Amino acid sequence: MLTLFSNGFSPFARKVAMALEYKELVFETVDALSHDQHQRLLAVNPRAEVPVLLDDDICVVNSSDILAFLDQKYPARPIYPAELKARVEARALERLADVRMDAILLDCSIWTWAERDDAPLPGLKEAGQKDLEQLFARIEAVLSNYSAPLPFGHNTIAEFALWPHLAALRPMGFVLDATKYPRLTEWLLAMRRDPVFVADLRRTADFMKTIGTTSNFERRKIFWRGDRIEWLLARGFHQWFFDEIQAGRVLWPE
Ligand SMILES: N[C@@H](CCC(=O)N[C@@H](CS)C(=O)NCC(=O)O)C(=O)O
Repeated sequence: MLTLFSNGFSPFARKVAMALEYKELVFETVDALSHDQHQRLLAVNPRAEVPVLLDDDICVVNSSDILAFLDQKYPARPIYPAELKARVEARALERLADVRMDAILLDCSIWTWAERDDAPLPGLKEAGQKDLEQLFARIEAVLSNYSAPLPFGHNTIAEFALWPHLAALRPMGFVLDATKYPRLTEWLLAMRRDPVFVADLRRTADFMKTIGTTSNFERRKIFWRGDRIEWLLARGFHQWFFDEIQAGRVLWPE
């Protein structure tokens, strides 16, 4: 029996749900960031973060560990490339999505979902676009060594990790210039056509409609952790962040 502690808004939980679906595994979902499930989440992850996967008596925390576990326990429809160099490069792309892209997009998205009465931080989005360009260029360079449109020939950890972020670019007002990054654009278009990714987009859109009405996760205080703080501080937004701490609007992992 597989249970995914999830949240409709979390790119990491979406990444795991898509991998489970791609592998055609049956699983049940717990909306674990809703206030009424908090104690249940703490029991499986003291940091109170999603995603967490329970597979009978095995509990796996952290999206990349969950994907690695899934490929070991359920090797049919693999999500790691077979060849060693490609495995390393797919893992590097997954890490780039999880660590760098997530930090930029989450920090810039705050004003779209949190309960706030201030305007978006001046200069934040511009800093985001500038740093995203570097990431796009890095991905484009990796893709030039592989054939199109799916570099590894099938969906992998790289697609599942990147998709929630790449799909958010346009709605958030960021630009992915197809003339500068043709291979990345083509890759994204291939993901857009895939039923697993289409289903994710539909689920996410449905969840977004519940924000502020039926969904019940913390929106006044923001949960902060490493990479997301690092990006803010590295781009000079430290004063805003310290003001947030002083105003009591910050939640920390335990
Ligand atoms: N490194 C973790 C990151 C997970 C993470 O950041 N989860 C966020 C949601 S995207 C979370 O659960 N935050 C707790 C909260 O918002 O209350 C992973 O890859 O699973």
